[in-house]
Amino acid sequence: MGCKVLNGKDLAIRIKSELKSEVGVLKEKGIFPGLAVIIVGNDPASRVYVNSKKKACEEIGIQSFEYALDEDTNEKELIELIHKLNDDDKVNGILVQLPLPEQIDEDKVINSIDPKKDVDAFHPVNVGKLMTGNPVFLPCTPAGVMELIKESGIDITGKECVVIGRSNIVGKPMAILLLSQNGTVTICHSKTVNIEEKIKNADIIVAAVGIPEFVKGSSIKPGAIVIDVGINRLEDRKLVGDVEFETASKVASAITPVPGGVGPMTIAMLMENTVKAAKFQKEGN
Ligand code: L37
Repeated sequence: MGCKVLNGKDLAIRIKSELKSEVGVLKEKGIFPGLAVIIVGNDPASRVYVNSKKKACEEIGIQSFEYALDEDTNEKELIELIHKLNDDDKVNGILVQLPLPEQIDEDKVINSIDPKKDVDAFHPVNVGKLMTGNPVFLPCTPAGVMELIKESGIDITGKECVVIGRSNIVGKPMAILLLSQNGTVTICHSKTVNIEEKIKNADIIVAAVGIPEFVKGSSIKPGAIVIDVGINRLEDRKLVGDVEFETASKVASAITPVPGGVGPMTIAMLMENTVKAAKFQKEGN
């Protein structure tokens, strides 16, 4: 049958190069997009992702401002920094890399970001706009998944979509985006009864559970589209997704690899949101 590997790395490169041209045009009009990236503590994965985000900014011509705060930073200090960035005209987008250390309440931090600068789309205002069908910013990872599904050539309308995982960052907004494209959406999670049956029934599977190689080839419907959001580092340091690529790629019609699938697209979508934020702020929206 032949399974198409959906190359997120290449697609991200294409999107970033389009953004680079767009930023060039914006700069001629006096718009200089800027992104503030805040990282708290020493989570090694977060460090890698933040570095990739800064590098992407450089490639595109977005000015990036990094704030690397100590592990023991308190909530008040972090929120004060965010208020300062909310008022800074050079900063169009503010990203607080999650997870935060346990002394900090993530919700309070997210709530303190000006929704107009919330390029992660985690603020309740942006979550609400997405829910009601008029989003300004799309959350980066689910938006990247939608681009990859588009690459597969499938029309989501009427398809059985199964999202595995219900996080605020991925699972829930993912389900809403698939629904907005007329998918019939099922969200599965750790308490789901007969999860195997639901997965087997899916035309489109988005795996975001955080369990290494949870979805096997034998679990999926022949010809399904499989999108793997998982990034699990095994003890031997090998990076694997939530899907067993080896077996799943023999059954699916399209699949994303890990690495090189959803991860790079998450970053490309963040860049897109930052450029959008800069344009909107200039126009005074
Ligand atoms: N926007 N994204 C946003 N905000 C957050 O608070 N945590 C978080 C977030 N998540 C995030 O940055 N995810 C992410 C995941 C993977 C990559 C980038 C961002 C990525 O580039 N992955 C590479 C492999 C990197 C590695 O070697 O670890 C890949 O090819 O998948």
